[in-house]
Amino acid sequence: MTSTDELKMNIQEKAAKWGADLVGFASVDHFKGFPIEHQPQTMLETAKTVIVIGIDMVDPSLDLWLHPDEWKAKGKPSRAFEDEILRAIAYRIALFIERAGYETKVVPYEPSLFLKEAGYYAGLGVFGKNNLLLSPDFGPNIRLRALVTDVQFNPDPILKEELCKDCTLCIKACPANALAQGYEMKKCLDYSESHLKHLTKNAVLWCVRCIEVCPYTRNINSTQLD
Ligand code: B12
Ligand code: SF4
Ligand code: SF4
Repeated sequence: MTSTDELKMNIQEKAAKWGADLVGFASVDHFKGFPIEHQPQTMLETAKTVIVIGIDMVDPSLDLWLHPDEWKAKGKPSRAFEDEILRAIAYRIALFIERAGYETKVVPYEPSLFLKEAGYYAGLGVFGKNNLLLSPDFGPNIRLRALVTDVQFNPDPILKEELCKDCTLCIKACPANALAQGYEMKKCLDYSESHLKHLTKNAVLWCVRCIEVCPYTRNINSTQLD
């Protein structure tokens, strides 16, 4: 076993211990066709590998987004609980790699790498008819984060299996009819923004209907508040 294989194994073990349900390694070569601001080398010039982590959304409360009016007034971005968890895990992994003598950069949520594509190239899942990344273990009910490093890790294999097959549940369930002709972002966004579920004045849940109905979603994730 080479020293980078050993480091990879240690990262996989640590990431699981620190709360990641998924971790995958992708070569930066896959990202060449993306706009420059979404390429790993823009985040770290010497980047060789993209590491993608994911968590299973065991409860909808993890999906709460906070955006108080005073933040909006200051132009401060909103924050999601799920992303706070992922960010903390990503920084622990980054520190671990840096202590082994390498460079890393935790990629911001936005502007970022395109995380679904990054997850796909890191072998975490495949695209579903709901336009989301489906992990064989957790379905689309995952959230993702990435970090880049100059370590040349052996990449994980890209998954090739088809998961959706004849299923069309998400297409039928989408309240905005945003999945019938491929993914129509405007329809999804307009519906989602006008149907935010408020837990408090500042904390909201976005639509996740196309996740809730997916047979691969492991944990029941009903966001019905009544
Ligand atoms: C902006 C954004 C939104 C916007 C616009 C979405 C959009 N697609 O443009 C809005 C607000 C509408 C939105 C909605 C949602 N989002 Co959103 N969103 C993002 C964000 C910040 C950037 C996405 C982006 O711009 N991608 C680039 C565009 C071009 O992608 P795209 O339009 O989807 O088109 C690509 C795919 O179709 C893809 N593709 C399709 N088939 C295949 C097959 C192969 C082989 C490949 C390689 C690619 C591929 O190719 C296209 C071009 O790259 C990401 C986080 C991030 N940094 O990546 C989260 C993210 C994509 N969102 C996420 C989620 C969960 C949601 C919602 C469920 C809302 C919620 N509760 O969080 C809905 C789901 C909508 C849907 N069915 O897609 C998760 C997805 C997790 C997963 N399992 O895939 C992400 C990754 C955030 C996270 N925390 O993990 N989102
Ligand atoms: S998030 Fe809601 S509106 Fe958007 S595609 Fe999924 S089900 Fe449709
Ligand atoms: S609900 Fe069915 S069609 Fe939609 S993503 Fe899940 S498996 Fe695929």
